[in-house]
This record gives sequence, C-alpha cells and structure tokens, in this order.
Amino acid sequence: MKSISLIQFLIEERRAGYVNAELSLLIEVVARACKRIAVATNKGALGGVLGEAGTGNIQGEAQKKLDVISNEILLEANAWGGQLAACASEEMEDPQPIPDMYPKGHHLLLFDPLDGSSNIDVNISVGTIFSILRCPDGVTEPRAEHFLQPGTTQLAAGYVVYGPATVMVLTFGHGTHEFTLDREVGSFILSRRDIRIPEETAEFAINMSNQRHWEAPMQRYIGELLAGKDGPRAKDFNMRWVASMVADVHRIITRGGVFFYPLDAKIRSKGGKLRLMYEANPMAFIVEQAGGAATTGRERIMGLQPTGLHQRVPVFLGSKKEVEVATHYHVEADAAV
Ligand code: AFP
Repeated sequence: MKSISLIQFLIEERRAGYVNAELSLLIEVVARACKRIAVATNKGALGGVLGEAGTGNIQGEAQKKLDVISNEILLEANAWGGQLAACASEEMEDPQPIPDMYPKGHHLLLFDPLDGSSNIDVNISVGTIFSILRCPDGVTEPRAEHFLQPGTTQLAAGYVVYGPATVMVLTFGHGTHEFTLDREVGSFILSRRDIRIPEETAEFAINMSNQRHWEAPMQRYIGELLAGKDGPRAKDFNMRWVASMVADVHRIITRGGVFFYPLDAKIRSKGGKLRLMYEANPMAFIVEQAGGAATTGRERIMGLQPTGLHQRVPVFLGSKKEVEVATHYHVEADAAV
C-alpha cells in the first residue's frame, strides 16, 4: 500500500475544499511542534526533563518540567507562522497574543500541551490535545472572550499520544483520521482513514476510587455494569483506566469503549475535572466524527456555550449506545426531582 504523509493528506483535504491553505499550514506547524515534544518525552531521564518544574499552573496544579517545555515548544512554533491571531493553553491564565513582529492570521489555537503529565515519571503514555477556532471577524487583539465559542464551531481538533508509537488523530469535521510518526523519516504517515467507533461496547473507563462521591445516576449506571451477566445489562464489562485522557480516548478510538469523568461531590464546585475548551471539546469533536457520542451526562458537550477559558465540565464519551444509556439515567433522575 502506498503510504500517504500528513502533508499529502492535507493537500488532498484542501483540494476537497475541507481546509484552506492557512489552516493546513497551521496543522503542519502543530504537528512539527508535537514531533519535538515526542523527542523530549522519548529522552526520559536522559534528557533531564522528568520531575517537577517547581511551579504551579493557573489551576493550582503542580507543573512538571515537561508541561512547561511542551507549552514553550507549542508557543514558539506557532508564534511566527502567520496563521494565528492568538493561542490559549492550560498552562497560561490568559491568551497569548502573537508578537507584533510577526504577521497575524485568522485562527485561534487552544491546547493542553501535555495531558496526563502526572504519568510522565512512570513512563506511561501522555499526549497533546488541541482545538482550532476561527478568530471573530474584525478582532485584531483577541481576548479570552473571543475564544468562548461552542465546540460546534471548531474548524479542527486533534491529539497526539506519545506512547510506544507517536500517533496523531485529527478531524476537520469530515471524519477522524490517524497518523503514525515514522521516526526514521520524521513524517506522520496516514495509518487509519475514517475511523469508526463501534456503537456498542463491553469496556468502560472511570476512576473507581471516586465511586462514593458520584451522583446517584452514575452509581446506578456503573453498578449495573459491575453486576455483569447476572445484572440488568445481562453482559460482563471490562474496566481500564490509564489516567491519561489521550491514552484512554485512543483505546476507544481503536477498539471502542466509554470514558467517564463524571461530576462528584469533591469537584462539584469546580463544575467537573476536565477542561471544556482544550480537552472536552476537541475530544468530543474527534469522537463524534468517528461515530461516537460525547455528553456532560446531561447535554451534548459541543453544544455548550463556554463561560470561561479554563471552564471544567463532566465528560462522558465513546461508544454511542453506552453514552446514551448513562446520559439517559442522569436526565431521567433530574426530571424526577
Ligand atoms: P494530569 O495532566 O494532571 O496528569 O491530569 C490528567 C487528566 O486531566 C486526564 O488526562 C485524566 O483522564 C485525568 O486527569 C485523571 O484523573 P485522576 O487522577 O483523577 O484519575
């Protein structure tokens, strides 16, 4: 089979009218930055990049050295290319403007530079997640409010998982596609086109240690899965939890399954654990484009009107039928109150 590089794929997408030249170039720049992050993560202890940076991000979470390095790589790579009006990151309170010395473009880039970073020191997969929006017309100095667009307006979304292989998964709203990094050649090569997530599954991912803090409909739903063949679902379910969203979502993209980070009593005041703008929305776009579903347990994630750059939301995503059952239990419980 003839291999198709990311660049060839982007040219095809341009010819099909799915992306314009600026967006296509922006994806190339992000991919190049992610190759550099892959090199840094692959070096491990030998690169002197493991451990704490000794700083906290704006969410009060301890930053790893690689969080800071990955953020800098993405900012630096994207500053001068001319495709962006501004960037926003998990690691920075406010959006980063494009320096005056560089030309500005029409896009806004949001990213979580290194998701799952608490897994780095134990050599478990981590990843980068990104979302691309159009900068509103007439806005030359984008502020946080200009990023607050619903997930349905995303022009592109993707993630890169730095695992045994470095893999990028990408959507422009015309299917979800996977590219594997050929390290010798230095190119991302198309490895799966038009990925489909099976509608049904017997595998779920959730942090079970939070069980006692969950809401009643979540307790009910997971309780039924755990009851297996003898329970109301009449089927045995398997459980997996990597605690790296990119790795958990990549498993679902590959063999199906459902991922949950529900609301619980510990995080209720924050609105959830995962961030809407650079985790939930891009993952929801990728999963929906692969035939899956993504909700907060109550409504479609991509339909939410964001209220803050670092807003958190509950996340239910993956195989459609299971997301529907878990969401139905929550909606039904709310209606009964
Ligand atoms: P870190 O980037 O701080 O490791 O958080 C990772 C994450 O946001 C997401 O990737 C995981 O699914 C989730 O947190 C794991 O959360 P728990 O530690 O509560 O299981």
